[in-house]
Parts: sequence; structure tokens; C-alpha cells
Amino acid sequence: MTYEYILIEHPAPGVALVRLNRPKQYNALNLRLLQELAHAFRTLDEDDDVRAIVLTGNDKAFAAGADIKEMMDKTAVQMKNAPFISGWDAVALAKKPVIAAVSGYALGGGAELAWACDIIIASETAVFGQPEINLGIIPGAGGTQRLARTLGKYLTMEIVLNDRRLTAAEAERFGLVNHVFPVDTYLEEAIKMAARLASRAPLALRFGKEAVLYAFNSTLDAGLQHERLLFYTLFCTEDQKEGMHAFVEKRTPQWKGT
Ligand code: DAK
Repeated sequence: MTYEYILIEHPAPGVALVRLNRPKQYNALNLRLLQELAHAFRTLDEDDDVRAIVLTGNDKAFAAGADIKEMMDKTAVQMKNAPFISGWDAVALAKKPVIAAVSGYALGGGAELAWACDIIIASETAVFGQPEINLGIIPGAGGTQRLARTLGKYLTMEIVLNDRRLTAAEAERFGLVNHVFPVDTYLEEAIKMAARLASRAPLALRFGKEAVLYAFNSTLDAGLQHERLLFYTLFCTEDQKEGMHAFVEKRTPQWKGT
């Protein structure tokens, strides 16, 4: 697939950088862009040379939401049948760690792309919001569910029902953002963090991510069982032996992902 609205770079060993690239429309997510995003994420997730992914926009906008002009006259059936949701799903379903590097507007479906990632690095200018209520709709790509699980009921209600926007500093204070950096360095910091992730044991990374995400879909008992199973399974891997022997031998482990 050739990409018109996204760019892929490899800024560090094991790191893929996916840039949303519709700058004149604040990276509004049209169907073509969402399909490209889905294709890119599925491809990168299967590529053994990629161990961590950074998703970003530009300094002014991560993404201002789904493309309103494209959606406005669609029927419910057209919305359901077109593969819009594949873009958000592919990000959320990636098995490798995904960092959102967010600057400027992250609104509506744009914010939901960030919520689908595993770690969020923001610039000081980032603004997060779910303004769908102004259009007579509600968030449809996970916003109500992921925000409620992170922020709780009351703040989420204000964001979803009354278009409360969060600054980067507020988002960090509420636990929605991992770190905030100046606009000049947020992307570099996100890439640095991704490079650090990419240097780690791939199977442990994958199982660690799976275990944390399981917490959002299960009871504590089921989650604890699942975590334990993944933990024991890692003792079948060469990387577990390598990691523990390297510690005892006081050397740097060489991960194989096996
Ligand atoms: N869609 C289309 N075009 C957009 C856009 C958007 N979301 N956001 C900005 N643009 C375009 C503007 O129309 C304008 O284009 P021209 O008029 O120059 O052709 C250009 O970008 C610059 O925008 P402004 O002139 O408005 O610039 P300002 O600096 O004054 O304002 C803004 C920037 C980002 C605050 C403003 O543009 C804005 O409020 N944008 C809309 C934000 C919004 O309402 N977002 C939510 C969209 S609804 C789904 C699940 C989820 C969704 C869809 C489907 N399924 C399950 C299938 C998600 C829905 C949404 O995200």
C-alpha cells in the first residue's frame, strides 16, 4: 500500500515512527488515512526488526478528530460498513509497545488514537478533548470507556458531556499523560523512550503489555491467573535464561526474542 497521509520513519534501532500527515486539516482522520494507519500498524507489528512504535502528528496537531466533512452526510449503515474503526483498532491491538507523542490538538477521534496507545508523551502545548457533543454525537472509538477507566466517572462525564478540554499539565496531573516536555523536545524524548523499550527482551515486553491490558477486561482474580500464566511461560524462553545468567555473570544480556 502506498501512503498518502502518513509517513513512516525509522529514527533509532528497533523504532518505527508513524507520522499523521494531513497538516492543512490538522490531521483530520479521513477514511483513507485511517486505512493507511491500520495497514501500517499491522505491518509494523509483524516486522521483527521493529520493537517499539511512536505515533505522532506535528507540533500544531496530533489530530483534530475524524474528518467531519467526510462524515457529515453519511448514514449509520455507511458509517458502520466503511472500515473507519480499523485505524483505531490496529493501534489498540498492536502487540508491541506504542507511544503517542502528542503536541497541539488531540481532539475527538484524535484523542482516542492517543488513548489507544500504551504511553503518552505530550508537549506543553497539547490540548486533549472529546468535543463530539458539539456535533450531536458522542465518542465512538473508545473515548468514553478508556477515559472512564483512567479518570473515573466525574471528570470523564465533564469531558464527554460538556467538552471540557485538558491542558498537557492537567492531563499529566490526572494520570492521562506520562510526561510533558517542551515542544522542541517532546518527539525526541518519545523516540528516546521507544529506543529504550526496543532494547528490552521482546517477549517479556509483549507479555508485560498483554498482562497490563488484561486488567482492563477482567476481574482481579482472572487477571492474576493470566499474569501468572504469562510469567511461567517466560521460563520457556531463551531470553529468561539469558537475562538471569547475564545478571549473575555481571554482563549485558543479548536478547534474541526466543
Ligand atoms: N474534520 C475536518 N476538517 C477539520 C477538522 C475535522 N475534525 N478539524 C479541522 N479541520 C479543518 C477545518 O475545516 C479547516 O479547513 P478549511 O476550512 O481551511 O478547508 C482547517 O482544518 C483548519 O481548521 P480551522 O480553520 O477550524 O482552524 P482553527 O485553528 O480555528 O481551529 C480546531 C482548530 C482544531 C480547534 C478546529 O478546527 C476544530 O474544532 N476542529 C474540529 C474538532 C472536532 O470537533 N473533533 C471531533 C470530530 S468527530 C468512528 C469513531 C470515532 C469517530 C468517527 C467514527 N467510528 C466508530 C466509525 C470520531 C469522531 C470525531 O472525531
